[in-house]
Amino acid sequence: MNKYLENVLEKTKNKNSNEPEFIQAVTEVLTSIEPVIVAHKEYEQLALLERIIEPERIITFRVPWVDDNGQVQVNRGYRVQYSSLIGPYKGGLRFHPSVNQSIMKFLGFEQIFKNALSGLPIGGAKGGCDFDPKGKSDSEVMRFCQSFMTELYRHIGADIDVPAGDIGVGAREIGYLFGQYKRIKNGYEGGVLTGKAVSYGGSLARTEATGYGLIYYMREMLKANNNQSFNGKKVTISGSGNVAIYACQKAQQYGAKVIAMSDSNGCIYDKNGIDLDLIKQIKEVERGRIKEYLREHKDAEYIETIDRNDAPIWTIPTDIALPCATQNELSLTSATKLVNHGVIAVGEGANMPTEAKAIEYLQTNDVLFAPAKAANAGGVSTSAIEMSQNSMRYYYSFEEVDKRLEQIMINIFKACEESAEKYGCSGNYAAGANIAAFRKIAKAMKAQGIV
Ligand code: NDP
Ligand code: 2IT
Repeated sequence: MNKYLENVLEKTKNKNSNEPEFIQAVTEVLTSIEPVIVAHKEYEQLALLERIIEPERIITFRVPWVDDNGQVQVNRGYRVQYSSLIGPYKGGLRFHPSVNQSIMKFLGFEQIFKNALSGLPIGGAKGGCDFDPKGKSDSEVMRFCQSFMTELYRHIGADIDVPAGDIGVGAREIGYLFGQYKRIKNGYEGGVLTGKAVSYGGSLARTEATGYGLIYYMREMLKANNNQSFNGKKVTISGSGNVAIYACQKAQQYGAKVIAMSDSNGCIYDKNGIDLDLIKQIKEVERGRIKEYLREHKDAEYIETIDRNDAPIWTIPTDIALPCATQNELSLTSATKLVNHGVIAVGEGANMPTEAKAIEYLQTNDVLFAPAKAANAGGVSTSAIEMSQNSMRYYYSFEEVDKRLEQIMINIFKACEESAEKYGCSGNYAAGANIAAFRKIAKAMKAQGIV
């Protein structure tokens, strides 16, 4: 490996030794941009990599709230304002008990590259809290969101930092967060948050965008490789949240047979094809567990997750696997099983869902691999379209937004494909995505001086 890259990687590991997910994300990028670093000797003197890796600002804060029993609870909130190079800090908020600084930083770091790939003027950020929305009443979630925003509001703004949803943060949470922001600021600033409901300034198609975008990207990748398509293919999709549901919807529209979905407890396997209306009823309306699918489909199978390193959904034979739940949910063990069963493509709807060794294994076994930074960029891209509608005080139709989203995903796939080819790793879209994004970021950094 190039000496400069090696030194930076070593320093990053030493400085952040207690942040494994962050180190994983940085390592993945650094090991794939070597040809660009070699071609630009000046980057070392400019400490370009060191500056990209160090967040501009990390904010952590106390979030006290009162539960339904009158008990005071305290959580830890975060906002990592990673890079404002290309636009206002931009990225989602995650509410999940596993949230910690390592996870916030890995997500924020990847967001810089993803947002650069989108071609839109947005910087990189991530935030969230170790709050667990599961089993909480609506009023508990509201009080929590109000407390979270009572601190966060001073750090965000339509031209400063624009949060959105992620795991555990959907339309309900964005609504409570927006209401509190508006109350504190005494003014309607629509562009301060995205993922708003359409009734008060949200964008049509934002709900569908990440899942649809993933399928548009996969469609392009399949087409570019022996003119393949979704039609008639078996698809398995982990998770059953926002990304998974709309990936399923679009894949079904393209004639695929989605045979399995999951949640953190287990997966359902329905040979006849997933009944997506029922999944939506269970997950979006009842906020229930996926196991309840069996109440209407007695012939479907439920397999409980016992070992996360060998998640049952990846043991089911499939043509296309779409991890759409969480980080490191597709292990080397799982990748081996997918390959043994003849998988042709894996597409990351979630952020960093595939372990590093699993990616390598898939690629060396000629499985087409669509990396998260590129494949799930449709969500944040549509957030940027929401921001521009808010600035114009205007609404595009669903078809207009969907058309823009589709074109963005086509452009992102082309950028990954061309960069991979140009830098000698043809067909490696993960490397292509990192290179294309890095080149854009590096150019902007050079132009803006030492900041
Ligand atoms: P949701 O909260 O809507 O859904 C998350 C889903 O993943 C749920 O089904 C959840 O199951 C499952 N899940 C979460 N943690 C685990 C785990 N440890 N093991 C197994 N399953 C798990 O989130 P989203 O759909 O919005 O996000 C999913 C992924 O996509 C995340 O990685 C997110 O960062 C990424 N992403 C999201 C975007 C968006 O626009 N929303 C954009 C780009 C990426 P359970 O209910 O049991 O917890
Ligand atoms: O990971 C992601 O790209 C998101 N959660 C969406 C971020 C956004 O600002 O829409």
